[in-house]
Amino acid sequence: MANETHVNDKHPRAESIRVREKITKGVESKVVALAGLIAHGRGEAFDYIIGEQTTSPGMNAITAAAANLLLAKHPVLSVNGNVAALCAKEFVDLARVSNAMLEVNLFHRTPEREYAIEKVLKDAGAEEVLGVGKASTATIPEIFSERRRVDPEGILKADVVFVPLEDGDRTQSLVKLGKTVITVDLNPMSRTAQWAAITIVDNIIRAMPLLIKEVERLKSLKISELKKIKNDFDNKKTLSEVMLLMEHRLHSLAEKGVYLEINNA
Ligand code: PTJ
Repeated sequence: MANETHVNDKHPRAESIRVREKITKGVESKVVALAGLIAHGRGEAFDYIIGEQTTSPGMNAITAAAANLLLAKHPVLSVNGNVAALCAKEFVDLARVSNAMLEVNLFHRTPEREYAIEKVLKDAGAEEVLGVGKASTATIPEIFSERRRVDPEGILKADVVFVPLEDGDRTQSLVKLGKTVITVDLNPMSRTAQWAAITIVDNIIRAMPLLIKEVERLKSLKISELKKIKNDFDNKKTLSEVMLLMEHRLHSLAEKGVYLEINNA
């Protein structure tokens, strides 16, 4: 597997191609499932629509997520293949600043992938990684994929679970079990986005550094202030705001009839 990138810095979409390379290399090293390629492409399409930048409703959700993580008694960050390939270091940092545990939880579960993802996290500085191998002895009801297997020390007893780039079934089941689910999903219409208590509609690559900073910033607040942020957040309203923002943006682009200023380039 080549480590070098073939992307020329002058390419207008160099950053986007570099991110794609992380995902395709992740497939080669078994970290990313084949379906992860499709998930990434779908995310890219929605990212175009929000203008490839963090929006104001996205930032509000990040603040609410940070407050919920700080208020949690037993927060767990769930890591899948795409997450490990794109932002392992940021997950390790978020776990540290929010006192959360890291758990590998896969839709397309194979022992090979579990250990490959554990290695990526450990290489990024993680001391403990739950959910790997025989550790996943507990079962979440109503999930009909390998995602139902969880670590009794992690997701099973968590009160707040951070599950970005997630499929809908598990989010729904975790919510039904009474857990506060926080997600990152560029598609505000996905079942996960709709079911979660807090949906950050943003690219996980932009959202993670902001979330880490927000946890650090909110740490100095009183519990009552954190609870106010938590209680004031309305996920349905925030998702509506994002969808309206998408509509307005498409509308104004359609009026101009262009996305890129090609003639002025
Ligand atoms: O590693 P595994 O086996 O656990 O499998 C992981 C995937 C991602 C393949 C699995 O969870 C899956 O199939 O997920 P879905 O149902 O495709 O949902 C992924 C969601 O994440 C979609 O709504 C995408 O729009 C969104 N998404 C993809 N890339 C990003 C993203 N959202 C934010 N940032 C991204 N970079």
